[in-house]
Amino acid sequence: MQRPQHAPPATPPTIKMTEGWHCLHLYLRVNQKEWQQLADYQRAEGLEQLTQLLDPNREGAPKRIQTSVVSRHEADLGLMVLDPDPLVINGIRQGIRASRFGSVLVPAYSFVSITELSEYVPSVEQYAARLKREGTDPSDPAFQAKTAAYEQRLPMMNQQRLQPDFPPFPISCFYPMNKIRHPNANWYQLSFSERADLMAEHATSGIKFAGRVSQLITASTGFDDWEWGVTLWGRAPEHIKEIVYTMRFDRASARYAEFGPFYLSYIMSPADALKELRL
Ligand code: 76R
Repeated sequence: MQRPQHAPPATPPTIKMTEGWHCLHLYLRVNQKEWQQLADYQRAEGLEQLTQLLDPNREGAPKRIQTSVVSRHEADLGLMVLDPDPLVINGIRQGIRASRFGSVLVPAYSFVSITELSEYVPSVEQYAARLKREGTDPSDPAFQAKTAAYEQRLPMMNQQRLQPDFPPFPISCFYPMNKIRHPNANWYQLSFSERADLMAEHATSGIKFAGRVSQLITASTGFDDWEWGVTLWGRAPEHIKEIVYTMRFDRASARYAEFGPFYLSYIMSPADALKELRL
């Protein structure tokens, strides 16, 4: 018998992501009083436990884990963790809490999201249609070359969005954002084609930062208080300031975006980060 149209797909219930990954940004503060109360052997044990827990190469480590040292005073240590299984990610949070440093490293901020393919990333056909709209003739060799290059790039771009690798850049900037729903500027009342145009303009302005800034947009509607998490990695600090400033002028940001707190941090190995924290 055929299943009725409204029946949910026949996949087994699961908390794991199938294509994309769960993502946690976790920021922790050092409680100096608690640390002072630890004996030397306890401090050594805590260090050992944390270095091991945060090691991206240990057995059972999350698919991705990045350690950084945070600039603003609210936090000292920054962690970005991704895995298909949310309990593997939770293992990091609980592992810290249950370690010798459980009351030393206190959570100061966290952000929960998932990786996804954006609805605004054009398919090869949509990309070709846009080139045509913008005046490139389909018989022009440039049209064929651009379309072929996009077709080749797209699978890699999708892979990077769903199962991202960390770029080899030393600075990370994280902030949450919403698209606003004000009576005079309501993103959610625009048509899809209006939103797609605004996002295309946004992407064009972002691409100018290729090689200097790398970005990952994770989705958090239903998962956290904001709708997206923006993670930027910079080759040098000024590029972070420049991209965020520049994009404020994109209509998609100028008119429709609002932002939460910014966490700028410097990427280090777990051992170096703990050393920087004087633990
Ligand atoms: O992913 C892609 O490369 C395709 C084009 C693209 C999409 C769909 C893109 C490109 N973004 C997309 C989606 Mn983005 N992005 C932000 C911010 O600070 C601000 O003003 C806004 C925060 C930055 C800095 C940034 C950078 N982008 C999105 C979405 C999801 C919208 C949705 O799905 O409804 C958000 C919230 C968002 C926000 N974006 C780029 C960049 C950069 C640098 C690029 C070019 C990437 C590249 O191709 O190299």
